[in-house]
Amino acid sequence: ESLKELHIGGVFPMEEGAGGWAGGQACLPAVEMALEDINRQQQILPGYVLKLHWYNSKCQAGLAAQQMFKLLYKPPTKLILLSGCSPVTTTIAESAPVWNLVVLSYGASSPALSNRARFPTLFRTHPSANMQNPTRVFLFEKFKWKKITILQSVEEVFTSTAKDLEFQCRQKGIRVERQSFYGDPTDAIKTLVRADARIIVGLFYVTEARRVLCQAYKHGLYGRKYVWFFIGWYADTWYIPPKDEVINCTEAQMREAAQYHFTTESVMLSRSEIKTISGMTGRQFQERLNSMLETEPANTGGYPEAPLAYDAIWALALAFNCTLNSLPPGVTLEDFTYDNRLGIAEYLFNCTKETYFRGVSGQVMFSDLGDRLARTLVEQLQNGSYKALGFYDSSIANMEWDEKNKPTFAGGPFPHTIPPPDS
Ligand code: ABU
Repeated sequence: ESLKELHIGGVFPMEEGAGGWAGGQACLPAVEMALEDINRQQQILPGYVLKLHWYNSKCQAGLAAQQMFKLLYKPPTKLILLSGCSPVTTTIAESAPVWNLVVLSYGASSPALSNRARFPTLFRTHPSANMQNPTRVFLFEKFKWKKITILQSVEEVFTSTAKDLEFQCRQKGIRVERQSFYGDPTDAIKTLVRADARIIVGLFYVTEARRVLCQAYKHGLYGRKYVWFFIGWYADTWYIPPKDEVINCTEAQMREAAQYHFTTESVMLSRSEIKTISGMTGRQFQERLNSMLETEPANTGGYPEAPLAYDAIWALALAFNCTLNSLPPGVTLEDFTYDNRLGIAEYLFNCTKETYFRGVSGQVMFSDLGDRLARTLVEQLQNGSYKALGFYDSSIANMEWDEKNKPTFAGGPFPHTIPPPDS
């Protein structure tokens, strides 16, 4: 008997383009691995095969809009849209309800996406960037800092994260200065020097992060008196300038400026030894992914987020399966049309909402806003490699410190554990 096809539309950012996130480099292989695994097993969606149709969005919202139209108007009918990168997901998730489509995002961190009025059919396996703010505030309090500065690029993903961080700091009596830039951070860095900023949280994509670090070096905004917090999902070697990027700092200067910065990021890979729905543990998933990649994991965009992409496919397969089992007699998933004349979209939405399984990224479930909840990992760059300092669980306001690695600051014999003052 021939298998019936269920079609998925997807966009993957395969390059950084104008300065975004090239997460498709690892997330697309992870999605392909999940499709292979699901299509091979017989318990979920027996008699069906999942097929992916995708484009390279380059993390550009306009290009992704054009690709979405191609996905929608070129047969076959797609049942769900997969998207990554915040600006792209914003555009797709705002438009998809017009075609009665659910959107599942494996790689969008923008807190602005947690809005059911604006994005009625969006779910994401990627946690919101706001998840890191309680962790940052916890660290500011621990190190007795009462004044911090946020340096951000002007994209909505970073503006909404900065707004929430400012709000959370104010509640704890921590003063916040904000400085933003578009593309070139030179003037913003000069302003930080004039304002005597010492504790600086950076919110921007990785190309901009390298420009910021280089300017921080040029203006002496690093070392003993300063502490930088960067986003944790950049590749581990992000601060080393790629050969094809014009940047006015040497590798040695970048390494020097990057020393002892902190990063925070949601935990995206399960460390449990218990097998997940696919039969693999998080570690086994990672080993399999490594064997599929043609580039070094540290230099592959989206490597940390790949478990979220793998789990997104399991989430949609389970939602399809649940929909097939819930639909009234005589109606089936392949009957879905963009005008939703058979009311299938509501079944698919409700089934996605009920997602609950053990994935390679941890327990997968969605809040009412379609968000993923996760713990935060705090790391610090110490002498050229990232050291895990601990995990913060914002639901119980608890930090689980690592026993070996300690927060360290410049300006004394290693390890120097006294934080610098905030002004
Ligand atoms: N962790 C990758 C998030 C990318 C984005 O929000 O655009």
